[in-house]
Parts: sequence; structure tokens; C-alpha cells
Amino acid sequence: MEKTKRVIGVKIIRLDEVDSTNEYAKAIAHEVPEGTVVVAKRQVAGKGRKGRSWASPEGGLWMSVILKPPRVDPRLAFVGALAVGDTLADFGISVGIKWPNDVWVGGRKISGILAEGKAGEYSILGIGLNVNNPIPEELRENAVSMMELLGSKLPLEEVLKRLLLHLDGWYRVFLERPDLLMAKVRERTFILGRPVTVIEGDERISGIALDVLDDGSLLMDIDGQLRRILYGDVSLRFF
Ligand code: BT5
Repeated sequence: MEKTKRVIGVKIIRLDEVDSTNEYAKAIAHEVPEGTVVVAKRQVAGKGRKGRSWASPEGGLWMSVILKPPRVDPRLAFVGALAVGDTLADFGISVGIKWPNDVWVGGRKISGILAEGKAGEYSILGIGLNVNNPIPEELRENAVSMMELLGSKLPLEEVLKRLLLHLDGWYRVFLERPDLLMAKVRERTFILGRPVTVIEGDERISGIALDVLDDGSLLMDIDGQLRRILYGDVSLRFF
């Protein structure tokens, strides 16, 4: 069988401290080969979506991959979510994807993905995974780390190694068979069939999450009307 060349992790840039690995990655994207990874021990201005901040103290895995796919595609974030899911499974933790960019374990967030891109230039796949880092007090109710789940410290280097391998595999699927990528996302998305509220811009949309479509959008049933949501923040509703 022909062995395909590995892309992700061809080059790894290790930093002690950075504002945000995504910002660092953007600044060097032109000078480095596709698949270059930037990993930092801590971030002092880790970013979530929409200007939110991402807590990144030492002990966690904070990294960004520089990619140069043919076009900027919002489905790239799912490459991160699936790879994180496989990595956690390697350590005996089973997770669910909360569309569009979170990885959750039993009601708490363990990982967040931030994909950003500039058309014709680069895409950056940023991944934050709570490994051995402390979770700030104000996030404890909704966030969890691998160490907390497993009861002992994890070898961070091994977690990184596993994650890079899985990222490489899912990135290939993303490029060659995005339909298969989305089939796996659908399988692992735990909100389907459940009542949810999605905040999209200024709008709050409540209904049943029906499906994740092949273009990455969420299909919802809102009082019998079908609606496609491109992007948003989902919360589960309980009756
Ligand atoms: C995300 O945003 O979930 C994307 C997070 C991406 C972080 C990585 S780290 C490496 C790379 N460099 C960066 O600067 N960013 C990427 P969002 O869906 O907007 O979620 C943000 C929300 O998650 C915050 O408002 C908090 O409520 C919560 N949060 C913050 N830090 C957390 C943590 N360490 N663990 C779990 N939840 C956290």
C-alpha cells in the first residue's frame, strides 16, 4: 500500500509564552510550510470566538496548525473536533461534539476549536485542550480537564503526539472526502434530536436540532418550519 506523506506536524514551533498561538500562526503563515504547528506552554491572550477569551494557564495544550487548503472552509473546525475526540478516546475518555466547535464530556467543555482563515492565503486551526491545567474558578461548573477526569497527570507530549496523528488523518479526509468527515461529525454530535436554543448574532432561535448538513450547517425544526443555521452558540434546553 502506498504510504501518504504526513502533513500536520512536519514542523513544530514551541513557545513558552505567547499572546495567542492563532495570532502567532497568522503572522508566520507565509514563511512556513503547510502543517506547521505552533504550541505554547501558556497564552496570555488566548481567544475564543467573537472576542471571548480562552483560559490558557500552563499544563494545557494550546496549539495552532497552519494549513493551506484550496479554499477557506468552515468545516475545517470539525477536523479539530474529531481529532480531539479520537485523542481523548485513546486515553479512555469518550466525548461528544457540540456543534459547531466544542468538545464536551458529560456536560462540561474540555476543548474548544477556533478556525480562522484568509482567502487565498491560509487557514489556521486553533485547538485548546484542558489536559493538566487548572480550570479557573469561574469556569469550573462548565469546564473540565483530562487530569480531573482521569485523576492523575497526563504526559502532555504524548497527548500532543496523538492529537497530531489524528489531525493528520482527519485533515486528509476533509480534503478528499468531506462527506465522510461530516458523516462522522453527525455521528458524534450529541445535540441532535434535542431541544436547543441557538444564539446567532442578535437572534435567539429555539427549536429541535435535527441534523448537521454536509456543508457544516445545523438544520433545525422551529415549530414545524425547517431552518438552516450557519453558525451560532448552542445551549441545550431542558424541560
Ligand atoms: C472556543 O471559543 O471554544 C475556541 C477556543 C479556542 C482556543 C484555542 S487555544 C489555541 C488557539 N489560540 C487561541 O488564541 N485560541 C485557540 P468559544 O466557543 O467562543 O468559547 C469561549 C468560552 O469558553 C469562554 O467564553 C468561556 O466561557 C469558555 N472557556 C474559556 N476558557 C476555557 C477553558 N480553558 N476550558 C473550557 N472552557 C473555557
